[in-house]
Parts: sequence; structure tokens; C-alpha cells
Amino acid sequence: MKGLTSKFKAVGALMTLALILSGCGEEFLSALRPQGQGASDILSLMILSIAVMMFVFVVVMVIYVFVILKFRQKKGQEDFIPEQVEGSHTLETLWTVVPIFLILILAVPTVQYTFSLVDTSPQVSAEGEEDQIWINVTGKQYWWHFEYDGMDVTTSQELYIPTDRRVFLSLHSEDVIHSFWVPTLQGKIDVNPTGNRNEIWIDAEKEGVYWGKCAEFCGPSHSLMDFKVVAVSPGEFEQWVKDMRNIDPEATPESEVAAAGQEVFANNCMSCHANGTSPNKIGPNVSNFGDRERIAGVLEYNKENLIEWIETKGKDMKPGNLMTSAAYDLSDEELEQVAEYLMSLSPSEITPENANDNEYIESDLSDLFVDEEKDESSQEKSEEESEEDSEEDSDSN
Ligand code: HEC
Ligand SMILES: [Cu+2]
Repeated sequence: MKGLTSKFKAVGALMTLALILSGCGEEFLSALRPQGQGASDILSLMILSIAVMMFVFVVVMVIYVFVILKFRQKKGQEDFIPEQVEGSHTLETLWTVVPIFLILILAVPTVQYTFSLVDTSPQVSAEGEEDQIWINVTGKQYWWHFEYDGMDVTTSQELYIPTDRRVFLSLHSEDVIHSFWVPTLQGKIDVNPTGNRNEIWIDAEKEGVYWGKCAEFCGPSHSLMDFKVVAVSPGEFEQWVKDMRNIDPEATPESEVAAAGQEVFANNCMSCHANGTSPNKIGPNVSNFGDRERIAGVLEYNKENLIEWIETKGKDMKPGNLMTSAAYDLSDEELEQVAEYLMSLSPSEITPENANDNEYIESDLSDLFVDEEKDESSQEKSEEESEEDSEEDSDSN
């Protein structure tokens, strides 16, 4: 009877586990419900290895049970000694060859995917080489910065991508090692501070807002180093890029309160934050802060949280974050004004809402690639790069 209750307990525990695990299947967060090619590939590897392991488990269990039943001591056999067998070529060959075969089944696709998941060489379609979107990603304690190569667009915390193609990421860190991971879209990739840049592609099959995480312990707020990937249709992406390019950080907001807030922001915050396409700074770029899904990557987006964040410098909301060293001391009125200003920053018609509206706008994005602006800035870029390269060369000498 006792055995029976413990069996029930085991079954109960398994069922609870199954229930908990089934809760992991969120489309915006779960590696078990892939929404991009990379994550699908990884899931198929997981299924393959589970299948191989289940095969081994079942075979071993069947033999095990069979042997226990067949060769157990029977009545009247107390003194019986079975025939003693030593060495069997057939068996030894079998249990050497079968595992080698199983490991090959696992190894071949694993190695293949290990390379294809980070293959950033140009994709070629029937019409020739496709234009590639490259985004420079910087990981920092505890937020992410994105610079769209050749497009003159910079943003932080939320990465906009078009749904019709792979986008290519070149990642590095400015402090410690982080790891860039959007579970529903791709595998993890290390983000290193040592000067080497890791590269990976991501794609989203359909529009949506996908959650990303830092997957390498990087300090007290590591688990709060969240970001979002906002996947919109190509037409919407093109619109977003154009809007983001045309930001005028000096433009005066319509509301008076926000205009006062702009002043407060300029006097207290611009040393660390950027607005517009100015380069990577100590704190996130706030150009489209009004369209963020979250504050600082994790907090629910509302004015109360924003004011609390600014007032406390996120001390308890994101322990150890670098804004805590800011020197300002704002009055309640100034807090209100600066919050109003930040929430008014919405330079683009395209927001995360467009990722959920099921409206698909076509575009081949060629506009984004052929214009002169791009040519110029990519030229500048390559000049910069070659300077950097020669610096690195001389460093290493
Ligand atoms: C010492 C540099 C520094 C100063 C000065 C500073 N900040 Fe920050 N701020 C940061 C850093 C760093 C972060 C990122 C924190 C994190 O998420 O780890 C941040 C994050 C934020 C965020 C969240 C941004 C987002 O994209 O979600 C807001 C809002 C913000 N700061 C507002 C302000 C305001 C308003 C002021 C001026 C009153 C200000 N900050 C002054 C460094 C600074
Ligand atoms: Cu981290």
C-alpha cells in the first residue's frame, strides 16, 4: 500500500512539472515556440537529441527489465550456478558501433547548425546578392545599444527589424561579458569586451515584439538586462528608419510642461544620455523613449514608474546601474516636467503597436540602401574602420 501512495506521489510530481513546463511556451519568450529560423533550427536539434536519448533509454530499459525477469532466481534453484560467459565479439561490436552511430547522428547536424546559425556571409537570391542590414550592438551594464550601419539611425533598448529578411548583428561589450539572447528567434551569442566582435543573424517569421535577455551573469542587475526585438513589416521598417533619421533633438515639444522638461533634461541628463543620432553614450539613447514597451528594459511603462526611476536613479529598481552616480537633485515639478518630456519623444509613426496590428506593408527596402546618404556614411565608416584597424595593428605590435 505504501508503495502505491509513493507511486501516486511520483505521478503527481511529474504532472505538476508538465504543467509548469507547459507555461514556458510563450510566443514572445520561449525557445520551445520558435518564431524565427535560428530558433527553429535549435528546437529541431533539441528534438533530435531527445529522440536519440529516448531511444537509448527505451532499449536499455527493455533489456534491463527482460534480464531481471528472465534470469532472476527461481524456486528450487538456490544452488544453481548459470553458465559463465566471458567476452562476446558480437556484443562488444554491437555496443561499440551503435553508440558511435548515435553520436554521428547527433554530431553531424549539430556541427552544421553551429556554423550556419552564425553564418553572416552575404545571402544570394535569384536576383543576385541581397542588401544586408547590419546593426552594431553594444552590451552595457545593464542595457543594450543599437546602431544601424550606414543608415544613420541609433537607438537603445528596443531593436526594430523587418520581417522579410535576416538582419546581421555585430556585437561587442563596453564593460564585462554579456550574452545576447532572444529565445524565440535565435541562440545565444557572447558579447565580449576584449575587442573582438561576434557576429550572428536573426530573423522573425512574423511581426511581433520578442523579448530578449542577457544570458551571461554580468552584475547585480544582470537578470534585469532585458530588451525587446520589434519585428515589423518591411514597409513599416522603412518608415521607421526614415522617421528616426529625421529626428531633430532641438525641436520644442508642443506641451509647455514637456518644453520645460526638455530644459531640465538638457541641464541634468545630457551628459550621459543622447537624443537623436548622436553616438553611444553612458546611458541609453532616448530618441524614441515615448514608444518604449518598458522603462529601462524591465519596468512597466507608466509615468509613476518613470518618475520613481528618475527620482531614485533606479537605485532599487535596477541595483548597481550606472545612473546611480548622477549628481542631480530635481524638485517634484522638474521630475514631472522631465517625465512628460521623455514620454513625448515619439518621432516615428511606427511603434511596437505596429508589430501587433497584423498589417503588412511591402517594401524591398532598396530605398534604404541606394541613397547617397548611405554611401557617404558607409564610406566614412570604412575609413573609420581602417583607422581602427591600423590602431589595433600597432597596438598588437
Ligand atoms: C551618470 C550618467 C547619467 C545621468 C546624469 C542620467 N542618467 Fe539616466 N541612465 C543612465 C544609465 C547608465 C542608464 C541605464 C540604466 C540601466 O538600465 O542599467 C539610464 C537610464 C535611464 C532611463 C531609462 C531609459 C530607457 O531607455 O529605458 C531613463 C528614463 C533615464 N535614465 C532618465 C534620466 C533623466 C531624466 C536624467 C536627468 C534628470 C538622467 N537619466 C540622468 C545614466 C545617467
Ligand atoms: Cu548580463
